[in-house]
Amino acid sequence: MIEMTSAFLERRRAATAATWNLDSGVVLVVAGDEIPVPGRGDRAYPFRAHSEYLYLADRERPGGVLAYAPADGWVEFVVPVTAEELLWTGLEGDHEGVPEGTRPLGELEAWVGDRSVRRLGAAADADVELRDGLIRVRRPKDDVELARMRIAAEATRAGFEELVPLIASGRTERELQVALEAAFLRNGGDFLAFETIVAAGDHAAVMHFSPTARKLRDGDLLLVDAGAEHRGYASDVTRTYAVGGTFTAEQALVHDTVRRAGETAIAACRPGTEWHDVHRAAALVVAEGLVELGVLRGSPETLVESGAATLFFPHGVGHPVGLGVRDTGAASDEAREPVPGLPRIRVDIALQPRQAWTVEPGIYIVPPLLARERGRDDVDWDRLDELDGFGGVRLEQNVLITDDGCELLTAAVPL
Ligand SMILES: [Mn+2]
Repeated sequence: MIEMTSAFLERRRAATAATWNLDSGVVLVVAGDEIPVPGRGDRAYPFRAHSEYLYLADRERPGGVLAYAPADGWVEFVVPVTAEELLWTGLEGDHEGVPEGTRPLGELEAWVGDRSVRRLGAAADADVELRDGLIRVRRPKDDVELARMRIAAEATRAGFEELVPLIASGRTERELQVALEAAFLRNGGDFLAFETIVAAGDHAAVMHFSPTARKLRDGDLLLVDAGAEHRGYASDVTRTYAVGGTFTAEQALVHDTVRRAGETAIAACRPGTEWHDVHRAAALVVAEGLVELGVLRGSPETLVESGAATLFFPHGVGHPVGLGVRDTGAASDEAREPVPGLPRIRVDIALQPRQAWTVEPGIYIVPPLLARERGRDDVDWDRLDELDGFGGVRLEQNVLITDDGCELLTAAVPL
């Protein structure tokens, strides 16, 4: 395990300052504050430091400010720990006051003095240029980040291993969720990377479905999209199972198509490849499978270009993952024209070594989405009616781009 050391933080901070290239002013990178739950007395939502602050300070405490000025370098201001806090929350290893090498938050105002201030982080007036620099610095994951992602992936593997034997008719989505999440936390996870999705039957066609008390039935598809987090770093895995253990012929065809779409997309992941081309590689396999299933008519190329494949694969093939389940977004100069036929792709950039991405093709029968397109002549509507209640299949891996291809970070969770 590669431990966090000051050398890692120094490198991150130096790389960030280099992209900013400022000769004056002060930049404040803020952790953010605890958010109270309205009407619930002293309850607050679990605190998560802003990703940019966590990356540069590696600290989860609310209220902190990391300040940068070209003449002074980086100075960290932290809310001092109080005796009251030690009584109620008993921060492990902590003592009253501030950690060595940091200054109490109360000194920030005087330190900033009369300099002109640019604020970055949770504040609304975030400076686009500063953030763009930080996005580029954060994209290639360093060894500490990768070590944390591997721990998150291992906890996630343990969770899915616990889950699989529990999949049976009569169990509820909720029971499976609880077992999965408990195993994440027993095996190195310290938080959930996002709200667990456990979706059986027609629920599997809802992209972000919250588990319910509904019971699984033999013959249902069961889609599980979940991930553990470790020290802010996420894993994001989706698998789709047959309740009862055996796919119907149609389910098997769709599952196999999605599996091959994922493998084809992963084979395309290497430095220099544009993300929309990874999407297209997956979409062509999806379109071919939809023709075989009998719901689309035409050549895969035409069906991808016309947007017909998007009716059944309505989301992008993946997103940056790492510090949080959605790592950096697009920089302001990375806005791309939408590619005809493809869904909106939020981060559409060329892959580079040490970037981490999810690869998550899917095929879903989504009645409300299809209802809007009723009458299109590249869709066999009678065949679709036979597939009412089918649900959907998604299979999601996380990849790390290497110098000449990619490494699968989530290979230990069986497809
Ligand atoms: Mn996911």
